[in-house]
Amino acid sequence: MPFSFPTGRAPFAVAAAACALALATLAGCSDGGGGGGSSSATKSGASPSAGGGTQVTISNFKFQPASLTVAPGAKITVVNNDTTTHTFTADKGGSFDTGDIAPGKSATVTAPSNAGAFPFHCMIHPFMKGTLTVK
Ligand SMILES: [Cu+2]
Repeated sequence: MPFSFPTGRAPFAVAAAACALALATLAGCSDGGGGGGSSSATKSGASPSAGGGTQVTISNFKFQPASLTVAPGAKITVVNNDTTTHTFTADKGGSFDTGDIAPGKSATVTAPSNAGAFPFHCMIHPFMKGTLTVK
């Protein structure tokens, strides 16, 4: 059974060119165009739950979990899995506030250093509520 390439080397050349183009595009993206957004995403992705880190996910206009307990000063990473912007904001005292988290992005805040219960909400959707317990 003879084995032969159908049309010589043309398909290979096209594939190679496409590959080189893709590589160049990727390199260009990660080097220049990324900016603050991509670097912060990389940073927060590096330590999702290692070292006792806590993660809160926002999905379907809900904090998950809505009630969580962390140690004083713990890092809390808030991941927005919705298609709209949310915040993770302490009800009072400005104890913590992620500011706007764009869809698909995440932000990290530091838990208060004093024990207590810290209700939080989303500034954009006040019906989104939860409680952070520090102890
Ligand atoms: Cu919201």
